[in-house]
Amino acid sequence: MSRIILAVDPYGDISVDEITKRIDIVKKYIAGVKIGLPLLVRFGMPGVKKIIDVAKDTEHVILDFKLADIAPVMISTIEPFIGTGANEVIAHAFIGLDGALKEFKEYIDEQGLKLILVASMSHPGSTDIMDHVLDKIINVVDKLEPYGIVVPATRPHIIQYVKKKLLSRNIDVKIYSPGIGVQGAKPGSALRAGADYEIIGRSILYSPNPLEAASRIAHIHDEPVSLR
Ligand code: BMP
Repeated sequence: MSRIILAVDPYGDISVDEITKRIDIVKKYIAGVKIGLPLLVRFGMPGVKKIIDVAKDTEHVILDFKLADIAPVMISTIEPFIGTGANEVIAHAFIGLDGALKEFKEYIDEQGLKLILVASMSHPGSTDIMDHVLDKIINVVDKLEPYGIVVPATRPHIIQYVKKKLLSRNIDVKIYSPGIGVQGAKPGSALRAGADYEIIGRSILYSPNPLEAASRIAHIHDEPVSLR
């Protein structure tokens, strides 16, 4: 079972057809795709639908528009994607429950989608604010019971800390970890720290040989996964 979530973000002048082609090439090595806001901005709904179509037979088709707004606006953002084949949606946890995540989660549940909350981020600036309120963010996760959370591969001690807290409070969520490759963390390191999936974008999608990159990382993953 693959532990790779392919982050699909366009860089430079790449076309949506080229991205689609690359996803198709690496598909047998990935558990799903994560579609970022730049893709929607550049290629619109037709572009997002092309990516969803090529990824539809993977388990996780994630819309990552980094939602952090009042509930009606988040719902209005996701509404056009209902029925497209996308099945998971990412929102920020720090925005809190009443008027935002509480109502949004009700909507997500009604639509049969799964919610993933960003708990901590992979860039250094995440330590300025987000990591100081991690316990409060875990309280939000505890109350809301999302399907998954995002925790950075670049700070494995944060994965370990969150994992320990989740276990002690009997909270069952999947951990998705970005920051592998270009951002500095080594493939397999987040899984070893307790993550369920590694979110990987550029070092697969923009590798000179995406198939080789995906198969190499999948092979590295075999070890930490079998050790768990
Ligand atoms: P890459 O492997 O190319 O660095 O891509 C990482 C992906 O993970 C991007 O889509 C980015 O939006 C996402 N991500 C991140 O890098 N850090 C976070 O804290 C949260 C993210 O979703």
